[in-house]
Amino acid sequence: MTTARPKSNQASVGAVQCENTTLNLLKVNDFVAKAIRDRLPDVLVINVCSSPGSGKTTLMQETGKRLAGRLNMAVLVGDPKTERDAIRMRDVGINALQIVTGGMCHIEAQMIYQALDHIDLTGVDVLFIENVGNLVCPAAFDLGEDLRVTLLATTEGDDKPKKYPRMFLTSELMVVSKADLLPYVPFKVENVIQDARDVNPDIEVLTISSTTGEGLDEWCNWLLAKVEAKSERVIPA
Ligand SMILES: Nc1nc2c(ncn2[C@@H]2O[C@H](COP(=O)(O)OP(=O)(O)OP(=O)(O)O)[C@@H](O)[C@H]2O)c(=O)[nH]1
Ligand SMILES: [Mg+2]
Repeated sequence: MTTARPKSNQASVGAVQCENTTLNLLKVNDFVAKAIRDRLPDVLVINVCSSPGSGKTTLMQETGKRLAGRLNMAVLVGDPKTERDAIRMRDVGINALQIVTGGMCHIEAQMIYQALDHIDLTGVDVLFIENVGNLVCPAAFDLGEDLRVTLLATTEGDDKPKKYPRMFLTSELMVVSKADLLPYVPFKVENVIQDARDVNPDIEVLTISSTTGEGLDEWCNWLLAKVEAKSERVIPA
């Protein structure tokens, strides 16, 4: 009698030899991510990552308020449970759809691909994906985004880029958030920038506070420039 092996760990035989590693999961994810890019040629897609509570939803809310009438944005937001973040964003007029991951610690490309059937992106300039709060697992999953933005709050400690390097290596922009709390926490912005650039020399950096508004003009200008670059049009002031 043969013992059944899990199919996920089964070596292939025949002409097409697949690698027998868990990386196959990520290869499938990459395949779906490409399908998302093919499906959204005219929409700038930004994958927003961070630890839990670094201020992703608050930044989405502030962005929606500041750029209302100039930029048409939509948000897909992932959380293990509840619709709370989507409700918060809809409360300020943002077209938002919640993806409930059912406990999973990250969003996978197939979740985004399915969600696209349930959100109207007609006329949308930028689609944000608010990832599950986690600096580890989401780093490995391409969601078909054009750009990855990682928030790092001043309350988290300035040692994170070197402890969680893959997230910073794969991000185009690091947003140091909750700058209003800098007087109260042991966090050196220059240290975190140095460590992030040791990991990823090309990473851009912005420092913001959604509470005081510090840095939000710079954030909005960064965003508008990226939308203009993708759409090849100028957004009126
Ligand atoms: N002091 C301060 N608090 C902030 C700032 N931005 C957000 N917060 C607060 O931080 C907490 C978490 O903010 P959220 O926007 O929910 O963070 P999040 O990253 O979306 O959280 P998850 O989706 O659970 O990962 C809330 O109590 C916010 O009011 C900020 O710039 N300064
Ligand atoms: Mg959130």
